[in-house]
Amino acid sequence: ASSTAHKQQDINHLLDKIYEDTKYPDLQEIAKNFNPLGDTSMYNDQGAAAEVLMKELNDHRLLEQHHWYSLFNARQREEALMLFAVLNQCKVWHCFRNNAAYFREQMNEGEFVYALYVGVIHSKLGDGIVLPPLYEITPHMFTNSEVIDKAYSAKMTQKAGTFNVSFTGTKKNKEQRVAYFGEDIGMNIHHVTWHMDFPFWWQDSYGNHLDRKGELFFWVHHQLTARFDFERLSNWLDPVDELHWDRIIREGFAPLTSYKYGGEFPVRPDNKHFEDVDGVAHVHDMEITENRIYEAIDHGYITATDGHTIDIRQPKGIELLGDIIESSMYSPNAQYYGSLHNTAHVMLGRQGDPHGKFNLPPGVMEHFETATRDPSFFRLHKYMDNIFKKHTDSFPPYTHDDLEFAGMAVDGVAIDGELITFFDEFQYSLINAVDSGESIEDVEINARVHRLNHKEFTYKITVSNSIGSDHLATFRIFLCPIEDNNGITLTLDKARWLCIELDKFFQKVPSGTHTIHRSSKDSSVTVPDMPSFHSLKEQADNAVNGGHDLDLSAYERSCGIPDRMLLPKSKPEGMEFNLFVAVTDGVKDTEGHNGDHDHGGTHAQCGVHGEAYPDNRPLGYPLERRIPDERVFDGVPNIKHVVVKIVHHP
Ligand SMILES: [Cu+2]
Repeated sequence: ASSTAHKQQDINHLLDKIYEDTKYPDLQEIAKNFNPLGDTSMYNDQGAAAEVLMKELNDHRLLEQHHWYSLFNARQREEALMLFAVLNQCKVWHCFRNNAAYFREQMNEGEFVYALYVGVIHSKLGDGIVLPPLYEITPHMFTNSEVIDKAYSAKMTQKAGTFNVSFTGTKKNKEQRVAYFGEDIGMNIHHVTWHMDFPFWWQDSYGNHLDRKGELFFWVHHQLTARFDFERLSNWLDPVDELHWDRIIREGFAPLTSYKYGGEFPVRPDNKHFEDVDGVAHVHDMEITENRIYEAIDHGYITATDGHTIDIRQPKGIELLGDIIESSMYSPNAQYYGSLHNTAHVMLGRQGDPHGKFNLPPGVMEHFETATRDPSFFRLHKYMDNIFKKHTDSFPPYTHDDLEFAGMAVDGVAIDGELITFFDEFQYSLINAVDSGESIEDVEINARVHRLNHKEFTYKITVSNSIGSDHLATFRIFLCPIEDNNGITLTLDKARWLCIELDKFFQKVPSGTHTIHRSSKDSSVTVPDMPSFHSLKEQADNAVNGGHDLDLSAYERSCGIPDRMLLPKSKPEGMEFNLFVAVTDGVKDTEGHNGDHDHGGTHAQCGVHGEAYPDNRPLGYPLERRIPDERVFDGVPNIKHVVVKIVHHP
């Protein structure tokens, strides 16, 4: 068996300078001499998946190298998934590594990187490996053209350099005020990784069921939308408006970003009328799909392919709704309900060249790592979020009895430390963006970005347990706006849909009154800063050379809001928000799950790898249903909210 250190080293080498042939002799040797069909006993499927891919390769049907790649392109996705299937069928690491090394030199680089990432994430063999941050593997997808050009020039002239990345747009564009959110490299990683953890193309025949994928699809995007609105509120902007197929797309977008191969990302001008996109969909088809989904919500059931109906006015309803809206392979009837989300991404991505007259490459909306740059991403997701809201609003509100956790009371909620946000400076390497030459040495080339950050703080939650014994409790912490951007006080029913989840954790509460301390660092919503590619290489090499093992488990998951972005930016003069804490019965909430109450530490929005989602309650509980009468919440001792102030230090 290979140690984690060896595996990590293999992955590092496979991803180094992805647009060039590998420079590592062992990988060169494999690429030349390995035969994927040589020993089929190394696969669970006796080489069936490898045979499929080898046939495509030998028939010269695979996409060439040095060409753009998009997951939303059906044929390109099919090819990437052929390689994923091969890697996923491997029983042993050398099978995984050898196939990766072989197909690295045969397949399109974008397809290869995608297949390798989802392979490491979903194969048991990938456990313990930390995937390098994508912004250092495919920097073009995260860095604007101006800085990439400077990187090329630095390489040509052999002058090391660190170049400032500015956010897209100018002050004449109000949307630019919140570009720091959609263009944050950590946020981009969160979004692309979530979609790798819960791919829409996933089928359970790959090995396991992805628990609550449809509901998580709703919740993760709902949270992105709510967080974006918090940033808008912090910057004197109206909440994001929803997209409508029959209205103009008010905000245009100029990405000022280029593919490594394939030219510039297309521009969409302001005030564009939605146009039919050749080969993708008619606007009218999108309206029909939307109507069918609204009809299902109003009926309270969806119709499966064989005509039988499935009730959605039940706890699993939101899950099914997520599956049909995305749509994922879990959709019970993709033929009828279409794929509103995925098709809308492509429709928006193509509005700059809807008839393919200019042969432009896919738009930023057609990649999960670039989509959030475009303000229309949030418009699209606000639109879909409102569809989900219509569904959750069809449920009866929670009653006092539903909400009460008898014997448990929250006596006080406070913050230890100040809630302060600021912008930090961060550098990442652009060395993988530029080409190598025989006689041209690499020089250090970095991008410098500004990222939203905050000071660490601790929640102090005082709880009285009068049950008579220790009891497991679930702590659900949200931050909710008090006023809208016009200064009008929001009702709890209005505010609840705008709340952002700050943390959710399970903890035993001893009998009596105790104060629970919880650090912002430990939030199950967030992930820490990822180690750089350079550091991953150094750590793996040192471990391999020194013969010791490597433990990078703290960084294994990169799905999660960046820890730095836990709090909204707020304003220099400070803004007040409601800190909302609901304590619920952890024994009931986690019934049927394992007793490890940490669950990997990133479960809130990203679940637990290979396991069921650890919380039995609906995502967003108890704020996901309408609250016509706030007194119901005020009368429950286990729910409390206090006013907190967040201050931005410019
Ligand atoms: Cu998404």
